[in-house]
Amino acid sequence: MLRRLHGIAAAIEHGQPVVALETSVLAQGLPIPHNATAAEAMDRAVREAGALPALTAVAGGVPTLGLTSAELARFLARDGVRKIGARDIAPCAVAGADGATTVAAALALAHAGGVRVFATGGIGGVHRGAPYDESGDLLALARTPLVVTCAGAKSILDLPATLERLETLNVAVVGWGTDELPGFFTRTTGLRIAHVVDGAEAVARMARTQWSLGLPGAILVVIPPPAATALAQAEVDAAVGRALVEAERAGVRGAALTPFLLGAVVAATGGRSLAANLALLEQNARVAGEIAVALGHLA
Ligand code: PSU
Ligand code: MN
Repeated sequence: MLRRLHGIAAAIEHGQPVVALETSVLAQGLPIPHNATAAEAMDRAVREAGALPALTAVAGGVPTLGLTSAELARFLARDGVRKIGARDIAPCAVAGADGATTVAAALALAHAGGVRVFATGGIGGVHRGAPYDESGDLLALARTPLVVTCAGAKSILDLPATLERLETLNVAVVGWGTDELPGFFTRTTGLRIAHVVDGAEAVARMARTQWSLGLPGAILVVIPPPAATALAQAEVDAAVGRALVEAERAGVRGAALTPFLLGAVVAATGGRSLAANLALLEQNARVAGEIAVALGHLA
């Protein structure tokens, strides 16, 4: 039921390093044409690290690891492309539709296909002022034993609550050279995390330990966004505050909320949050590639 494009299936079978990527960031998270820039940058970063990228999606009803260039063009043009969580994969497949994967859906497809490392921008989490709206990403992280690289949870969220939920769900949160949770657009949040790693090999050894014990959860590697484009916390907080008021007024809820808030923050920061978003996606893809390569060396 899961299609794996030829090169990707071969690489997985031969134990070569592969990094899974989500597609919601391309079809919903980033505006055209920046979504195409991000797709190219992530692809290149994974390859330069020595691994093979695998975009996850449901393409014309087919759950897949890897997209053809015609399919990718459809996702970048985003006409009629749905945002899909893990629960939406099967309905989207049966409908014969195009579905762009959130972190939760991407983890499900990557795991089903035998991929062990996944890169994203920021995970979903607990929404501010709406604690009943918690991303399916969190439960997926609790249940799927992949290494995930990200810049923390998106700044639009309630970060202390998200960190508490990750603890409840037994997800290992590991700082890439930092003992503080990054805030996606910001390098710091003031929220302490317990474990720090100094490089890909340390992450690979943690993953091997986790897997040898059959522990079910992800290892969430949180990486501060590149300093050159990161934003200040006060600016992001002000922008998010205004965006939340706008969302409330416009009655935006559920799956539409994350893309709406990200778009509002782009507008409020004069596009500088976009530069930060692109830079961190590329960095997270590169680190995921390094981790996938390090896992290969341990095997
Ligand atoms: N990071 C971004 N842009 C995005 C997302 C993350 O820079 O669009 C997406 C991811 O796919 C994540 C999803 O899984 O937002 C979370 O959405 P929700 O809160 O509805 O679960
Ligand atoms: Mn939600």
